Amino acid sequence: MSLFRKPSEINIEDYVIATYYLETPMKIEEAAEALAAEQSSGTWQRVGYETDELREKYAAKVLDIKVLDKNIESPSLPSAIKMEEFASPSGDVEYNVAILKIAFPYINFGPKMPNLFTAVAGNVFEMAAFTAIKLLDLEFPKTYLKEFKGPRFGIKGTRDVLGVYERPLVGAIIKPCVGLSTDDLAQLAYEGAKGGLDFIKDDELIADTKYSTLKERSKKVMAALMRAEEETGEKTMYAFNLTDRVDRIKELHDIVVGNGANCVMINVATAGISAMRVLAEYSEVPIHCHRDFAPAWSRSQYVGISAQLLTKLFRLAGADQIHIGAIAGKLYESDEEVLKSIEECANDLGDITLSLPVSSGGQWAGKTPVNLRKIGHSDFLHLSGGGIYAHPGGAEAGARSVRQAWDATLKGIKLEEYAKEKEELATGIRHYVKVLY
Ligand code: CAP
Repeated sequence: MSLFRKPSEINIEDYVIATYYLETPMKIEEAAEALAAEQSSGTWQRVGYETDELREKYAAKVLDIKVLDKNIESPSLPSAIKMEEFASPSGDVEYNVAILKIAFPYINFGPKMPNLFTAVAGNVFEMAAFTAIKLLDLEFPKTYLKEFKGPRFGIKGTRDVLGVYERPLVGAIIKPCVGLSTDDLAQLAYEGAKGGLDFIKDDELIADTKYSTLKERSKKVMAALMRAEEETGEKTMYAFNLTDRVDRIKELHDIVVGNGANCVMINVATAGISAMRVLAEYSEVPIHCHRDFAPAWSRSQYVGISAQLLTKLFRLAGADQIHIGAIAGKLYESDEEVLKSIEECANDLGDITLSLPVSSGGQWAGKTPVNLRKIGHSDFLHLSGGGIYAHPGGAEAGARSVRQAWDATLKGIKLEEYAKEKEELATGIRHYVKVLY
């Protein structure tokens, strides 16, 4: 029994549809069917109990193959097998490349992230005859989406905590990333808040450590932010990094929230997307989702999971604020790819709330015009580490320089012009040098 079906031949509500990029020396139809079988009811040999009835209900189905015209001379990924096994009678090995759509009956894995990953992104990456294999997208039926709560706060909930609606949110990552005493860290948070930051976060490299426990850090930081708020009248959100053993995350949440924390953070790829989902269904405050390590899955064009799909999955699992790379920043993605991830924060996903995209990595005041021009709206968090904490005037001046830059950018005034009246912005431009429009 073949596993090829037309979309009209299956009940779409029963399936999660995966899109793959596949390169293989196999015949592409055979490879597609092998992929569908291997990731559902089958294996390399048809076994006795794998009846047609069982396959009809539980096997993945190949819905579409779009062959791409590419001239590949050698396999894109290393593989132990000899490619000559696939040579034509003339001795040539031809690599076929295609975009596949495979429908997975979700009865096999349910609305559970780890099991979903195993089905659509498990052994598939190990198959020797797949010389490039990347999961590009997943489409979910409404019945499946209904099983997920998604972000509890999202864009609106984050803005509501701060009472800021008309402009991008301005944030900082405390630097140095590690090694600060809790007093020094709280002082740096205070200075940033005094300078007008809406948001400050732990670096992803610091969570609960002996020299900076979350208990002590959250107490001191929240007291410092309270002091700043009394002086400025503006609220600041602080994201405490709860990344830890899974069985400690809720406990850490309770500790920091007990000390007045108004945001928490998790390194979603290292802690696990399922850990974040559990936290999202528990957390009393918004969750800032840092994606370090996720680029090990997304960066290669030949293997892994696309960054855009990861963004979609982080949102589905309940991330209120999601790192999507950086516009004109220091990370590997092109601005076009970053924009696609930003779209994923707002694309239709049933009743799932919109997540707030975070543009972070090599940012400073001079990157505000290019962020606004490329993103085209204000619903994002603009986050700078070195772009604030390395400002020659200190953290307060660094924060002020970014707020000033946003004032100018939103009014359509050139930063160099605005800087004539604003000392912190002028110093920032002299220090970081290249304003990008
Ligand atoms: C930025 C950052 C963030 C990156 C990467 C860093 O610092 O704190 O981790 O934005 O985020 O340490 O590189 P700067 P992600 O502002 O000083 O560049 O891995 O989530 O994409």
